[in-house]
Amino acid sequence: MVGPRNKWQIVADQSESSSMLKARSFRKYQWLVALLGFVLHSQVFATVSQDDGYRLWLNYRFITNPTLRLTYLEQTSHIYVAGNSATSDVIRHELQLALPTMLGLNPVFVSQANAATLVIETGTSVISELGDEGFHIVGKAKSLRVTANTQVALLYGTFALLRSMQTGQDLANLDVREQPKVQRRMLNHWDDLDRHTERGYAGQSIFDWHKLPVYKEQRYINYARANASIGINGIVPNNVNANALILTPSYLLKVQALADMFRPYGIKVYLSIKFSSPQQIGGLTTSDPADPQVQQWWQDKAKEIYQLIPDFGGFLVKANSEGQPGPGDYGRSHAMGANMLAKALKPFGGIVLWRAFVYAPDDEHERSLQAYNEFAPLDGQFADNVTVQVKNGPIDFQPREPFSPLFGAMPNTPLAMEFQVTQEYLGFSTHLAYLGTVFEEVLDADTWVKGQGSTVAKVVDGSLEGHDLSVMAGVANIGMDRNWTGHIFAQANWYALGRLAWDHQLSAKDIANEWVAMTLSQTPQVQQPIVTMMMASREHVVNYMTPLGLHHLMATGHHYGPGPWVDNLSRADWNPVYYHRADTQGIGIDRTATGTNGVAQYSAHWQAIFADPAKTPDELLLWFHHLPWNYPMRSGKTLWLTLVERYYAGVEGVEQMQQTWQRLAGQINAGQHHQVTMALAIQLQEAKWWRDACVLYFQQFAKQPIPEGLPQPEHSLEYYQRLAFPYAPGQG
Ligand code: BDP
Repeated sequence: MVGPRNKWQIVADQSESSSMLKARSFRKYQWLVALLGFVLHSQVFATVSQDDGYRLWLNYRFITNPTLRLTYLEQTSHIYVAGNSATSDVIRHELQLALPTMLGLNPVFVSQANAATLVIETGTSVISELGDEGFHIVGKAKSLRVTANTQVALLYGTFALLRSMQTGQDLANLDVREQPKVQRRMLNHWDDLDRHTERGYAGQSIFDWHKLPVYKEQRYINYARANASIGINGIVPNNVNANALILTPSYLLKVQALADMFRPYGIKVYLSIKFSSPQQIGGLTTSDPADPQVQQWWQDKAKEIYQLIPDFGGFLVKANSEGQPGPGDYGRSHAMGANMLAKALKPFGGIVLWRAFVYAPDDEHERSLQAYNEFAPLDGQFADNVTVQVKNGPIDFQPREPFSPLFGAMPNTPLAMEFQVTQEYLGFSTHLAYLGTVFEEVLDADTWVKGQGSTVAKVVDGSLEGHDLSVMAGVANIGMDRNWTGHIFAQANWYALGRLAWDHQLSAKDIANEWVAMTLSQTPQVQQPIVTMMMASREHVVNYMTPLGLHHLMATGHHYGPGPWVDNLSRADWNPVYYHRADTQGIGIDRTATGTNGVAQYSAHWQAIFADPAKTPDELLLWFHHLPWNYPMRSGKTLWLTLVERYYAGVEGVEQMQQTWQRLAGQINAGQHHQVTMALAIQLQEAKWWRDACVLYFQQFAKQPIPEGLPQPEHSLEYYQRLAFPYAPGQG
């Protein structure tokens, strides 16, 4: 057999006899090691200077601190990786890739644990507290040991070890046990079968369905490596607005090829399905979940899938939402539809991820109420292999929303978290917006449904109600762009999603620190301003787009740029005017008892706060209240003035980011630096566009001036209203 495993085997065999000798003489030749390191560093640096972002946070920069490097060198000079599986090959391969570039010397792979300094092996007996995915790392002055119960967990441990080196941790005194808090940590791709990506801003889809199953791009492997390095263990490669073709035999072979490539990395494949598949590809006359033939069709389909992909994850379903078919077409509930699919998957261990993102065209209720209204009454009716997947907020991935009131409202149903990593509403792939802070804000939000401390994170990880099934998913921001995500900093959002799904107790700031150290710079003086910039970045976007709880002001269809004036769409709740309700009296939507009564969907604790403008946090003020333009804010300033100031502060924030970034020129790889510089220039232009268009628009109603001293808008409101972008990317 030709393959990497043989190659490593050869390395180990050749080196075996002299390995102990080498270990002994290692210290003696430290100076040589350091010199070699320097030479290699220069070579590596020559390559790194071309850094275009392709290697993500796995670029394994040379470790410049000589003390750390020498310690790591000693600890990893002789490596034993137990096992003979595809995953143990992956572990060896990753170490082979990482260590020479980071440390300047090739490690020696040995075939016996007692000849190694770094030992990676499954324990002789099961270490129960580590489960299937947890690992234990012990570091001493001259040795390292990674233990776990499974090979995939060893891979996670290996990546954790490499991350510790990339972030310059002291490994000589280490005893770390980690286990993921959420069981299924997923990416949902909204990729179509023709490589278009809905809400994708990083080029074509990475899934080349036309060439699969035969043509297996290296990119798939690098994608799997990146995901495994942050603990992502499930992917849905196709759009929730699904194409029924995905379940036809020829496409299932393509899915099988992906699943086979991803399996060694611990990644399971799931599929988005079209509820009307029995009719569209099965030749049936109905897709009614109560019809025995329909039920049989799904059971047969599940069997067919599992014959090809024994560890297939399950189905993700968007039903009766935005024109998608579903059980409602036959007068059946979401629970009936979900349970029919769950029954088909159950014998094979698969699950159903049933999305709660529904709002019906004929529902009279205000849009933010609808997911709750539809799903909360179904609590307790779902099969045990169903999870209801809920978007983080009650509407739709806006720059800021309160947490969805469904979290906490369905105690008998496992609820999956759906975040949007792709920046549909936060500036596509040209705006720097670190979403770690968004994820953290939502996960840390306290629902108060079972008293203080009933956080959204505890609902999602299942601990609040004792559910085993737990899921955190992010709508992917990945495409064929050389840097994967269209913006170097958008990589951090992919990274943060994985890290927080693994451990929601990590702070967004620590994650940003890690990512910067691994991706951009090892120097604390460089890291610090970048992290500060990242931590503030999302708030800038909120400020120049939708401050003070405003939402859904984006232009029609593509959602690119401002469109607060849009009032001509067929459904009332597609129009921005429906959400901001600005008139000469004031601005904001009244979601208290005198209005749509959205507050009633929250626990008593939050009702008392959200029902009262004086208690509602400024950040959510206009989400819950319609207030007069001269409403006095806590600061003593009027609402109008505060709104204007926020819009201007957003633009100033981008200017500050630009200045910070400029100061770092020469201290960050030129390739990376240049990309971000260009993106920041676009962001600044667009932030001003957002600010000026929105302030001019709202000014018509407020009838108050933009305070003196602030730059006046460059163009008239009519100018902004006339702008059209028929080819803006990512449209649905
Ligand atoms: C909206 C997107 C649309 C998606 C939908 C969904 O604009 O493209 O299909 O969410 O989540 O935000 O299903």
